[in-house]
Formats: sequence, C-alpha cells, structure tokens
Amino acid sequence: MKKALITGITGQDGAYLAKLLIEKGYSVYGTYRRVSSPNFWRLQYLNVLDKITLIPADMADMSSLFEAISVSDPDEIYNLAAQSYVGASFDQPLLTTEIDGSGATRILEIIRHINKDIKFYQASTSELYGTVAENIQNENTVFCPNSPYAAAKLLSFHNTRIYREGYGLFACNGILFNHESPLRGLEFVTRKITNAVAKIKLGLQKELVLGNLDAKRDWGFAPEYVEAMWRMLQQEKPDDFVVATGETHSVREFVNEAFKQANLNADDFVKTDKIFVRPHDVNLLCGDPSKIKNNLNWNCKTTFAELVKVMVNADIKRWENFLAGESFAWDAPSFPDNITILKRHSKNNIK
Ligand code: NAP
Ligand code: G4F
Repeated sequence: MKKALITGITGQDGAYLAKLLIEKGYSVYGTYRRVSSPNFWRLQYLNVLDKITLIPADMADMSSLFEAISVSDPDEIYNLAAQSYVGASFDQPLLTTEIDGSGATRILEIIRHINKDIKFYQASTSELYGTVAENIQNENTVFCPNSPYAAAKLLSFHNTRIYREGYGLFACNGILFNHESPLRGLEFVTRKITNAVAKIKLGLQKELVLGNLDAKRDWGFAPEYVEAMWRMLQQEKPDDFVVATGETHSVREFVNEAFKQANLNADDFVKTDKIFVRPHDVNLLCGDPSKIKNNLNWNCKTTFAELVKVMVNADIKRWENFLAGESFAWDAPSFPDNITILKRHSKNNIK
C-alpha cells in the first residue's frame, strides 16, 4: 500500500486530497497544528477524519517536520501547508515568508538527507504571475509577484525546481489558479460572497461589503484540482504544470451570479469599502491548461456558473440546518467579525 504525507491536511485542498488518496487505496498521513480549539471540520465534513493518521507539525519547525516524515515514511509528500491568504501576507510578511518560503525548503532538505526516493509536490500558485506579462499565463510566462505571499511562494517554486535539477529529486510545482468549494475559508472572496448570500436570503445579514470588484480570476472547483496534484506525482519524469480552467471572471461577475442563484439582486445589497482593498493587488489571472491536458490528460469539468451554484446552495443548506437547530462541523457560526483589524491595516497601507 502506498503512503502519502499531506502537510496542511486541515485546509480545503488537504481535506479533498486526503479523500481522493483514501479512495485510491493510499495510507494517508497528515500534519496539523496544535491549537487550543480543534480545527478538523473539513475532514469531518468529508467523513475522512477517522481514516487518516494525524501528526503534529509546523512548517516553521524543522524538528517536527523531520519527525513527521520519519514516522510516516511516505512514498509521496504533498506540501499544501501555507499561510494561504494573500491579504494577511501584507500584515505578516515575515511569518508568511517563513512558512510559505522556507517551509518547502525544510522539507526538500529532509528528503535530500533521509530518502531521495520520496516524491514531492509543491503547492505553487498563479499569484506568482502578479503583474501579468501576458493575458493568458502558461508555464513559460514571466513571474512578477505582487504580495509577500507570492514572493514567498516564488522562493519555494524555485527551490523545488533547483532540488529537482540539482539533486535529482522527483519534485513538481503545481501552478494552481484559484480553486474554490464549499470548504473554502471564509476570508476568501468567493466564500465570503456565498456565505453572505445565504445569510441575506435567510434574513440573517443585511449587506455585503467588498473591496476590488474589478479583479479577475480563473476560478475552478477544488476537488478536480487535487486530482491534478496526484497525477503530477504519477508521471514518469517530474515537471511543473499550470492547473486552470482557461476562463476568467471578475469579482463583480461572481457576485452577480451568486445573488442570481438565490433569486436576489446584488445591487440591493453590495457595497464597497477600501478597507478591503489590498496595498497591491493582482488584476488579471487566466491560465492556459494545455500542458496538463496534453501530458496528464487532466481536464476541468465544473463550469463557473455550476461552481457558484454549488457554493451558494451549500451555504444556504448549512444556515437552514443551523436555524433548524442542527449542529454540524462547520466554520461560519463562530467566524469572528474582523472589521477592526482591517481598518487598522487599511489606514497604514492604502495609498
Ligand atoms: P487553506 O485552506 O488555507 O489551508 C492551509 C493549510 O495550511 C491548513 O491546513 C493550515 O492549518 C496549514 N498551515 C498554515 N500555517 C501552517 C504552519 N505554520 N504549519 C503547518 N501548517 C500550516 O489553503 P488551501 O486553499 O487548501 O490551499 C492549499 C495550498 O495551495 C496552500 O499552500 C495555498 O497557498 C496553495 N494554493 C491555493 C490555491 C487556492 O485557490 N486554494 C491556489 C494556488 C495555491 P490550519 O487549519 O491549522 O490553519
Ligand atoms: O479570494 P481572494 O482572497 O484570493 P486570491 O488573493 O486570488 O488568492 C487565492 O488564490 C491564489 C491563487 O491565485 C492562491 F495562491 C491563494 O492562496 C488564495 O487561495 O481574492 C481574490 C480577489 C482579489 O483581487 C481581492 O482583492 O478578490 C478581491 N476582493 C475584493 N473584495 C476581495 C474582497 N478578496 C477578499 N478576500 N475579500 C474581499 O472582501
């Protein structure tokens, strides 16, 4: 039986990947951070918590990563752990660099020293493109990161390539464009929108306040993207791949589609405030998935409208169940109002 270690198994992609690998017959290990309140709701939601082995580890702590890799003795490592919120990287640039930049290098070093046969997947990102050089981005497009998050991910992108070319490791970068699902964190714009639509529909919220509505993203469906990660580690030779739908939509389009799905008119509820605007944003992302389609036979299936619908319906269902008195592993009821933090942030940074 093959063994896989997933860092960041408690996150959106970690939970979906755990489910996929279990279905493929893997023995699945995952790292989690010890916190004062448990954070296993996604693994419970997908009904996989009791089918995996958890190991405490932090990407900033070499000893715990060494321990996690030693005790799990994996065939494959999927490095998904990250401070993954671009907005927060402006508030915590050094921590983000430590986790998202140096973290991957720690794992690569451990692999190099203890078992060079372990295959390594690095969660790289379309944020690397930043101020885009081309309207459609592929594996050859120049990177120009626009956030401390993207700069940190650039470091791990290159070290993954360097350890592959220099030490012969089987190490791949998946340059994944935005991918969403009902398990997306609430601070990301898609889930912030669908959760708000659900609450507005049920009379629990009055308005939705957002930042830059003109930003365009290539949004896909997360369960399909973890399949691409797995395929990258099954090929004969390691390589880097863009994973995307090839379509781009603005935040405004996502908003309109989400309210439409709930038979509401977005103009009646949506406001903008520059407290949600970043010091430096990425305006346009649209990926070209030709290479992964041709080489690994990977295709996205879920359309933009279907993705929005799945997310809106899931949030409506959760809130309906909540109002009916049902309790379930789920993040929204205890999500804090973060407005104070954002106000301070914007006062210091917005031009
Ligand atoms: P996510 O939901 O935010 O999950 C991030 C995971 O990393 C969580 O399990 C989190 O643990 C863990 N983590 C954070 N800091 C850590 C630390 N210091 N040590 C150990 N674990 C830590 O992110 P996601 O959407 O699943 O994304 C997975 C990966 O793909 C990330 O590396 C992200 O940057 C990258 N990526 C995502 C997208 C996307 O659109 N989703 C696109 C491109 C690349 P807690 O649960 O304890 O917080
Ligand atoms: O949903 P977002 O926070 O995602 P972003 O910044 O694109 O990053 C995500 O995708 C990356 C891949 O390209 C990943 F690497 C990264 O880990 C993460 O998963 O913001 C999307 C856009 C931005 O332009 C942002 O400025 O939406 C804009 N936006 C407008 N109003 C907002 C808001 N974003 C958030 N989070 N909250 C708002 O109120």
